[in-house]
Order: sequence, then C-alpha cells, then structure tokens
Amino acid sequence: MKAPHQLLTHSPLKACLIFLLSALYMNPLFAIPKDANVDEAKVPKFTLPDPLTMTDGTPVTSSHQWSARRRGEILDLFKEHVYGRSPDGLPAGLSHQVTQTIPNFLDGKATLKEIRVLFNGKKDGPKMHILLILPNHTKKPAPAFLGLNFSGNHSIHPDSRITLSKSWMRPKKDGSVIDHKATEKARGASSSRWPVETIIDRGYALATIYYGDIDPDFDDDFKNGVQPLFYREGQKKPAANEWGSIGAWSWGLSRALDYLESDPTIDAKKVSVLGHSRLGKTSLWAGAQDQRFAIVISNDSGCGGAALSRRRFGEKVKRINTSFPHWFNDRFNQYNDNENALPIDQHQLISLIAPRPVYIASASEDLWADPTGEFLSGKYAEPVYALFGKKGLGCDQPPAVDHPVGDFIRYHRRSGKHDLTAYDWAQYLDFADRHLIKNK
Ligand code: GTR
Repeated sequence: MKAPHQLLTHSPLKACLIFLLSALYMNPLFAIPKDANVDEAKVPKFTLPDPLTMTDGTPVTSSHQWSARRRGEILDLFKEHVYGRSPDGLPAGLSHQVTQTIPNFLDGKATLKEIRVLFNGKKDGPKMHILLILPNHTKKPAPAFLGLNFSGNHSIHPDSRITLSKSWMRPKKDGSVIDHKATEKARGASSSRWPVETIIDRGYALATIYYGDIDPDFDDDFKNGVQPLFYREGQKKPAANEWGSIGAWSWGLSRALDYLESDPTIDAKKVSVLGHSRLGKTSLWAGAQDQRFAIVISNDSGCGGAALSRRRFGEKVKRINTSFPHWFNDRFNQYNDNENALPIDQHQLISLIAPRPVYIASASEDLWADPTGEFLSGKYAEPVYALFGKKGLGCDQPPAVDHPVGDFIRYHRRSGKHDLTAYDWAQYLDFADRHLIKNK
C-alpha cells in the first residue's frame, strides 16, 4: 500500500478518501460502521484462556511459578501472534545528546530539556526527540510520566521555544499540518491532553515524544522508522512474527526510559508509562515487555489494547487489521473473524503487568473501544495480581461513570468521548501519588 501522501498526489478522489479516513480515525464514535456490534445482548459466548494454567496444563499456584515460567510463556504468545517480536539488542551507535535546556519554562516553575536520540548514531538516520519538563520546586530526582504524543512535541504546549517537529505528520485540515509538515499553528494544539502545569505542580516530570519519530504511522511496508535498522542481510520487511508499528513505538518508549535512567534529575524507578488510544495499546505493550516501568496507564486503548478481542464489540480484530495493516504483526491476521482461535486474550496482556499497578480507563461514549471489554480485561487479570497478594478492581460489574474503582488494577469510565482529559489525568496523578510517593 502507498503512503497517504503518495495517494494524495495521484487523484482528487483518493485525496478526499484519505482526508475522510483520517477524520474517521480521529473520531471513532462517528466511525462506528453499521456492521459493528455495540449491543451487549449480541456479544457472543466465549471462553477465555486461563492466565493461571500453563500451556502443558499445569496449574500456576505461586507468584514464583508465575514469574519463573508462566509470565514468559504468555509474553511469548503475544510476541508470536499479536504485536510481533522486537529485537533484543540495541542498534550499533545509538546515542543521545541534550540539544536545548530552558531553566525558566512555565514562568520559572519548570526546566525544559530536549534530547535527541540518534538510533544508529547518524544525524541523517532515524531519530527521536524527547521533550522533558522537570519541576523546579522539588529537591529530589523527580518521578515522571512518559507518553508518546500524536502531533509533535510542540503540540503539547504553546511555548514557542519548544522545537517544531520536522517529522512526517498525518494530514490535517486546520492548517496545523501542510504537506505533511507541522506549521506554527500546531503549537499547543493538543494542550488539553497534556496538563503540563498541573503535572509539574504535583512534583512530576513529563517526558514525551512524537510517535512518528519512531515509526511514521502509515503502511509503507516498513521502509522507514526503526525496523530497517535491524534487518538481517537480504531482509526487506519484518517476518510474519516480527514487530509492527505498535512494537516499534513500544521499543521507542523503552529507549526513552534508557535515557531517563541516565538523567540524574529523574527517579527512573518511578516512571509511569501512559498512552491514549493506539498509543494506549502501545503503553500496555511497552509495560508488558519492560518491567522497569513502575506504572502502566491505558487511556481508551480499545481493540488490541485493553479490550477483550473475543467479545467482538465495537472495533474487531479484522477491522483493525484492515484499517491499520502495519500496527500488529502479520500473524495477527489469522485471527480476523477468528478470535476464539487466539491462544491469548487481552486480559493476559494486563496480567503481564502484575504485580505493578495498572490503570485502565474508558470513556462512556467510546463504544468503539468497548468500555466493558476494557473493564473485563482488568477483572480477569485479578487472579494473577492475587498471587502477589495485590488487590485488583474489587467489583464484578463496571462502575458508574466517573467513579473510579480498584487498587493495583484501577479502572474508570469517564463520562464523554474518546479523549485524554483533565479528569483522566487527575486520576492518574492520584494513582501515581498513592503507589509511588510514600506518605500519601
Ligand atoms: C481508531 C482505531 C482505534 C484507535 C484510534 C486512535 O481509528 O480504530 O483502534 O486506536 O483510532 O488511535 O485514535
């Protein structure tokens, strides 16, 4: 398939189609196709794979057995069948440089740093730009939130000192992206999703990266992004069981955590990884693979994220593989309209985060992402948390809107649409305070 910008140059009809599709991607409610089920009564009967039974049938009865054997087994199944295998080692030459430091950001409340990570050490090779904002009022290394953003680091806050991204961007009709490049108009365009000042006031640092730096979000058969850095001789694209874009974005989050571990202003043992929507799928997969993340937060992650695939509610496996053929590995296509054949389901993705705290959030109008299916993933991960003596959601039914529930597995269904809002952040900050900051 060609990249959207290549199609755009070909015919006005195709251009209209791409704009329409892009608009739909950003508005899943509007996008719910007629054949998608959003009726609870029509959810098929299904049996979920048991996180606490080994593939050979042995029951898992202790946290030791879980950590030593079962966890790896489940992780492997997700690699093989869903997200693909990410490379183990780092590309030769990977390096980082601090490119800008502004000590008086937010009227002196914060220090802003920009860090460039050259994935193969070459300036003209693939690279990502970390925007790090640190509180000035705290004395100790700061706990942090780390999340990818959709529209460039410059979109999270209007301050013109933040470097405008030069990376490829999805088309936007409002003038904030022209010819696939961000314009000045894009500054602060996503600020409602990033309450920077509140995060800083609460004593946390915020690290964010434009997700397209790691792998541009269109299907080009993996010619750009980080995947080619790892091709074996003669290899042209990832094999059927190797990583897609979600795998690559997650890998990028781990590389950002590598940097944070090297920065003395950060308490790298207290980093919460967070993401919205496709980037919520990504934060879950990053947190499942990389146990250095202290807390994992999934905001409206839906199909391929927190929602159970077997419910076939809202977005289904076939639909996501068709709309976004580059997100998962090729093997995941085997489960199009064939979810019961999956050797895992998404509650086991949540279980891979145990015993670390995990927050799953839904929005009441976001039926495309299946709020109930997102809740149930948390519910069915509880037995794994229980092995560690950790309490999960503590209830069997989804709670009322705007009533968060749970302890080490926490869940809320915010009233409103598919979005990342101040309400969501208020819950995540309290959650991080409770689990990461003593005496709170
Ligand atoms: C939708 C997609 C969802 C979700 C969303 C987003 O179009 O169907 O799975 O990831 O995009 O990331 O905005």
